[in-house]
Amino acid sequence: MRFSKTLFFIILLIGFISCSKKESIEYKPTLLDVIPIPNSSMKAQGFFEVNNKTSLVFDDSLENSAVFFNEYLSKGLGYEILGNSENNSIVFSINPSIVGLESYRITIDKKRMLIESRGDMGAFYAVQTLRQLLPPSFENKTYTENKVRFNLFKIEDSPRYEYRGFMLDVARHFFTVDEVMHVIDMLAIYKINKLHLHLTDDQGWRIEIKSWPNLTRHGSKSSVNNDKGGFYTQEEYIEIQNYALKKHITIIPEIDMPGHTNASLSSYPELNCDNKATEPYTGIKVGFSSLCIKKKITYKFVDDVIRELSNITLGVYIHIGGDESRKTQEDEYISFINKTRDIVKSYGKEPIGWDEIVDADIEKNAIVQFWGKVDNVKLAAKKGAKIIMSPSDKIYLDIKYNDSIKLGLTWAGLNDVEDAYSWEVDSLIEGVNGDNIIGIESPLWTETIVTIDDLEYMVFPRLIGVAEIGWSKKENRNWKEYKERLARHKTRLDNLKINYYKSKLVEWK
Ligand code: TNX
Repeated sequence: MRFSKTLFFIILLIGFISCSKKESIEYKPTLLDVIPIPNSSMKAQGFFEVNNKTSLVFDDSLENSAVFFNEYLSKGLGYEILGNSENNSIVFSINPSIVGLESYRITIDKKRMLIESRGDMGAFYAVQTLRQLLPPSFENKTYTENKVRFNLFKIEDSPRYEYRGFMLDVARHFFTVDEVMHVIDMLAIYKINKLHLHLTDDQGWRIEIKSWPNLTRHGSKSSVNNDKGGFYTQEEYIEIQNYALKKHITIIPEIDMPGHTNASLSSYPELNCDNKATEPYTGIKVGFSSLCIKKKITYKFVDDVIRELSNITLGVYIHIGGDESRKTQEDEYISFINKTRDIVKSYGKEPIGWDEIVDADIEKNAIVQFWGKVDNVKLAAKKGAKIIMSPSDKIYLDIKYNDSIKLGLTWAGLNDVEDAYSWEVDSLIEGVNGDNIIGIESPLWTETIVTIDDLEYMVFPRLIGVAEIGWSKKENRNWKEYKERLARHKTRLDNLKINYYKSKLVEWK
């Protein structure tokens, strides 16, 4: 009896020590804790300590990232660092010799942490790396010490692709401004730099267009299953973009045309060939709607929408959709895409379209987003187009992980965490490689996704792997090591209160 009581306390004590390990000053994450894995690193003996004497020094143009880091440190330490020690400093410095706007170098020695970049972008990514080198208890303010230590490292890092995207379908189900900002916060941790918002579809229109007010007055009310609708005012849309900009994320708006347009067709009878407005649509079928291509008013509509959208869009890209236009005649489709492309260009923006747009007269440097048809993307590569890779059978985040989960669809198979990670961007499709590919994007279509909890569950952890595919060198990536590194992320995800899928393929630590 006595013995078992002692044993019980010993077990309790061991349990307590191992639980609190991640909060103690002795716990210093290593580079194995950083996703996407950095290009190269060197480690030395010893540590650098951040405490109330530490000074923070930065070039003016790096203030955004320096302040972000200080605010993050204060979540764990309980104070922002304001010290003036010369022998203990964190320095953000511009170094024009660093190649690439997104690249950074971190050199941590015993007296100084030096963060070098060409500008705020690189510095911001350095901060995301440093964030993962701090105990996960910083994420939920449960760190209990008033100082913290970093292992001594030198890290040099730069992204493989300039386009590292996530797409959110806010048309099938609407997500509020605050929810989108929450998504932006999560994307930033993993160095994702594009958020493509699928703003319109059969089930709803989500962006205010002042010259066609019925699009939101009527067309924003619906969604799949008659769940709540909604839209962003132009002011709100600008607010979202400014929020994203601070985290170096560009918002890419999509107006899907000429198919996927029931929300506009039900808002304006004149956009239909028979002049009759359609009924709002709340199902999940695709390919049944089309703008009336031969009408002049259709191009007035497209021009007004693209003009207003261009005026409030900070980035250069506007996505024009072009997918699954099964109700549009082939020749009409081609002329529509050609004209719409010219309209986008006339407002100083660059069009992106889903892979079906290769049938139109796309010129060199057009941007084609591959999602399904291999022949389309091969043709796009032949025509010299730039390509964004979104293979549905790998990285569609609305595709179920396995048969037994409730959310998601199965038309593209099943995508567990390994499927989403273990593939190579430039050897997936013969002839589609090298400079043609500008990057990768993982879409979340929301036919079955209603809440932010649903969203997180489908996105995490798959998007973390996609982020690594987009950022890290291919020779640094392999599934066996990755799944162990992902497992080490468990506490961070838990502390961030992200609702993620605990795949059986990963031994969560
Ligand atoms: C195909 S991918 C679509 C979407 C659907 C999705 C469901 C693409 C360009 N179009 O309209 O929401 O499948 O997975």
